[in-house]
Order: sequence, then structure tokens, then C-alpha cells
Amino acid sequence: MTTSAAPDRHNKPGGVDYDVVIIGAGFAGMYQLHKLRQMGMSAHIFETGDDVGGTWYWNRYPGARVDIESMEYSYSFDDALQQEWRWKERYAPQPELLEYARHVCDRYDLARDISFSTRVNKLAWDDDARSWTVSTSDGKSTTARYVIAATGCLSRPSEPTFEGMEDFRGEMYWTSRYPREGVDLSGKRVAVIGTGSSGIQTITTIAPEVGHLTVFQRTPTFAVPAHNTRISDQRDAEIKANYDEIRRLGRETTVGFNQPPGNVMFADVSPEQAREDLDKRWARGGLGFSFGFEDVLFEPVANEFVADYVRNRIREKVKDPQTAELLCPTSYPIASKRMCVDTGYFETYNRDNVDLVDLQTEPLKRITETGIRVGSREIEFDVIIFATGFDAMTGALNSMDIRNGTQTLREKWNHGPRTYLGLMSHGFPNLFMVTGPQSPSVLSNMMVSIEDHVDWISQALSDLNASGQTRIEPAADAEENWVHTTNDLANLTLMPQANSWYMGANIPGKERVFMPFVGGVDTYAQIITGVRVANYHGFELT
Ligand code: NA7
Repeated sequence: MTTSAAPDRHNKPGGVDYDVVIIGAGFAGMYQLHKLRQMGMSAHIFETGDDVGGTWYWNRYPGARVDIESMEYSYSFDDALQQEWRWKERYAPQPELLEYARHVCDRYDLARDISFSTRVNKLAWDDDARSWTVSTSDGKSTTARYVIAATGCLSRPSEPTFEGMEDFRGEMYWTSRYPREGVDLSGKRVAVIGTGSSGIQTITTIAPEVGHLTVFQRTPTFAVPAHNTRISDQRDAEIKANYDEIRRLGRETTVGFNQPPGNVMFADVSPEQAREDLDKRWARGGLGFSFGFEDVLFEPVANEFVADYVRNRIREKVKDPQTAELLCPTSYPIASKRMCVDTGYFETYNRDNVDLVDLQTEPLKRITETGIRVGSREIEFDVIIFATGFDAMTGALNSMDIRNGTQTLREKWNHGPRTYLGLMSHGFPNLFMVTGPQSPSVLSNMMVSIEDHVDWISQALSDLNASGQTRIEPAADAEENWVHTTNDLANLTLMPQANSWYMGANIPGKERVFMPFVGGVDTYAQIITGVRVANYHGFELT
């Protein structure tokens, strides 16, 4: 599926080429296309990559794996699809996720409406024609009544420049753009910069293969064991027999996936009971670990107790006490940065061929012809792997030149994103975002948030069509209220205390503002449904 379909211009009576242009053929864009087709609307996807899959197309680094259980990190919109697809592992690796994306693409015959290897550079709104002109990297432009940005929350890599990079004579790779044919690292001296999810998965996977591995850590990470395993036929059958119920229960949580029941306040249990609960969650593994106490993200004492529990686990795993202390996060509340799910990450530092460099005590000075200079020493490398993360949530949208005639979206969002419900932004009519900033998105099982948004947007378009209306835009005051609501909710929690990508703090110069909606997917789903039922309250439909 590496062909690039030429857009089939529909030249609809309204004067536009398509009812809808969708940007991105990841999980959001694919479902959106399928849904619009079912509604009888003409739609076309432009996708930068030469295949579907989004995140799972780009992130091919060693050990790349999802951190929500695959049986829940998958589409629920079609029972036949979820019954027929057989996930092999509790946490699917990247190749399996990409295979799933391709299967979905084939199953619903999506590729005929996708232009691959075609990046959207510019969007220009024409209020008289009530259409968007979409300019793409092939030099063409296409018009559409509506545009849906399914551009992903972690799709714009952050590639910090280090002095001297251009001098390095070895090989350099970025986890978010890792070569699809892989890299032979055997026997080589390898550096990994960054210890977020991508870094720790890469480190754990390549350590046994490389000659020597040096990890450059700026901030240590809280990681919970995945306890990854193959999914037995029995387990698969059990889940599939109860899939509807499992999906429903997942949607009724704040995070969009099932986890052991919590609903207790830390203050209401004894330290022994608290420890017992954490032991159980640790033994179960996965991101559900941090949801034992309802107040863990609100109450510093509760948070510190859970953080201390994890630090002690790290100390148990890492033999060298000095290295163990360096790996223990102390500078931010637990779960205020995205937690990682690991498979033997901390134990990797017990290997003779793995070293840790703490960039807080030995700052990274520059990259040289032969390696990296930190503190007062230079370490030689054959390969440097950058696992430095993403310009999250707003990066992909701001990388396009989106104009409404008087302003660009980038200018409007200069001091942080401004949206109504994370779905649209005032001044930019007929432009929807799937899992946009100020929606739950990255704080949830993305598949649930994607389906919720695609369903809402599709229903809105269907209602507009039915009433003969062709323009939708959030009102300025509704947007203002939502921006305040999302900020106020975030400020109730400990989350803004961390220098996280949720806060934009990983990008120099980016406005420090908490971007996702912290109120939970369950509450959020009720809000957007309520808005729709109340005749699109806060939106202006004309
Ligand atoms: P993350 O979680 O943003 O991790 C990036 C890592 O790179 C993190 O440890 C950063 O340290 C580090 N980093 C970034 N810039 C630098 C510079 N200039 N110098 C040294 N170290 C740096 O991205 P991932 O790709 O790992 O994971 C993203 C999400 O994907 C993850 O949360 C899951 O949802 C899946 P910092 O912490 O900023 O000090």
C-alpha cells in the first residue's frame, strides 16, 4: 500500500472538491473516513507517510510497544472487527499495531480515498465560499466544506539541536523516525539521550545487543512493570464473549480503560492497607497502578506515598545503590508526567555493558566528532539515538499554515491552545480536531477518545446536513469558558508542577500551560453529548 492515490475531484454542486478533507491516516483519520463514507459524504485523506498507522507507522524504534492493553487499545465501533482480530500480546509491539492498522485499511477499503506521501502545508478559509482550500506538498490544492485534523497528539518530533551535532562522524537516529529496515547495533558503542517511554523501551531492547550502552538521563522516570505476556486462546475468548461490557466499563472510567477498582481516598486507609493495594497493582502491572487512591493527583501526602513505593521498588531492582538513587524520580509528583510501562528497564542497569550519565550533575556540553562531551569528560560513540520526545498536542497543528483571512491558528495559540471542547477553535469555522488540546486525549486510552470525537464530529456534520446548514464555529465566550475550565481543573491537581510535555515544558519557548482536559473521558463524554443535545450549545451554526 505504498501508492499515492490522486485525489478524485468530485466537483460537487456546492463548488467544492470534497465535503471533507481529513488530515492524517492514523487511527483517527481512518475511522473518520470510514464513518463519513457510511454517511454518504465525500471525503479524502492526505497523509505524509506512505502507509496508514500514524504513531505506529513512524515510531519503529527497537522495543516500541503500546502502554494500554491491546484488547482495549483497538477499535470498538464494529463488533465483527473486534471479534475477528486476534491480538497476540497483552501489550502489542509496533509491528503488530501497524499490521492491525493495515488490516483495518484493507477491510474497509480505505486506501482508495487516501493520498499517501502527501503533506498538508496550508489551509485557507474562504468565508464567502464557505470552504477550506487545502494546499499539499505535491503542489496541488483541494477544496472542502470541512476539514478534520486527525494529526495526532504526539506526531511532531522534538528534535533539540546540540552543539557540534554536524561534526559527529558516527550514526545518529531519532526514535520517532527510526529506519524501517532497523539498524545493526551489534558490538557498537551506543548512546541513548532521553528516558521517557521511547527511551526506556529502546534502552531495554538494545542493551543485550550492543557492545556498550550509555544512557543520558535529564529526568528519571516512574515506570511500572508491564508483565507483558501472550494472550491465551482462553483469555481471548473470555474477553470477546464480554467485549461490549468491557468496552462499556472502560468508557465509564476517567481514563478509558479497565483497571482494578479504586475509589478510596488515601486518608481513609492505613499505610499497611495502602501498601497492600499497591502490591496488588504492582503485581498486576500497567498504568492502572496509579489509580488506587482517588486523591493521588490532588493530595501531596498520598502522591508522595505512592512515589516512595515506586522508588523503593527501583532500589530493590538496581544493584548499585548510587545508580539506583539516580534512577529514582524526586523532582515531580508521580503521574504528573506520563508514567511508563516497562519490561526490565531498571534491571538493565545491572548489566556490565550499561552506564548511566546524570545530565543534572554532568551537563551535556556538546557533541564532538567522536562522541559526547559531558561535564569534564568525553565519551566515544559509534551511534547516538535521540529519544527526546515530541512537540505534543499543538505541534502538528501549528506546523501547518492555517489561515482564516485575518489570523493564523499559530498566532492565535501563541500563548497556548484555545479551543472549545478540544474540538474546534473560534475564528476557524468548519475545522475540527480529533483529540485536540483541551480534550482528554493523551490522559486516556486514545482509541476511546478518538472514537468519541469521530462519532461526535460525524453526528454534527450529519445534523448540519439535515438542517441545510453549512457553517459551524464555536462562540468566543464558550471558548473562553472552556479554556478557563480546563486550566482551573488542571490547577486543582498536582499535574502542573511537573516540567512535562503536557505543560509544553519540554519545548524551549513554548507557553507553559496544561494542555489536556483532566476531568476524565467519562465526564467529558457527558459534556460533549450534553452540548449536542442542547442544540450545539456554544456553537454558532449558520
Ligand atoms: P518523552 O516522554 O517526552 O521523553 C523524552 C525524553 O527526552 C525525556 O526523558 C526528556 O527529558 C529527554 N529530553 C528531551 N530533550 C532533551 C534534551 N535537550 N537533553 C536531554 N534530554 C532531553 O517522549 P517519549 O517519546 O519517550 O514518549 C512520549 C509518549 O509516547 C509517552 O508519554 C507515551 O505516551 C508514548 P525531560 O523529562 O524533559 O527532562
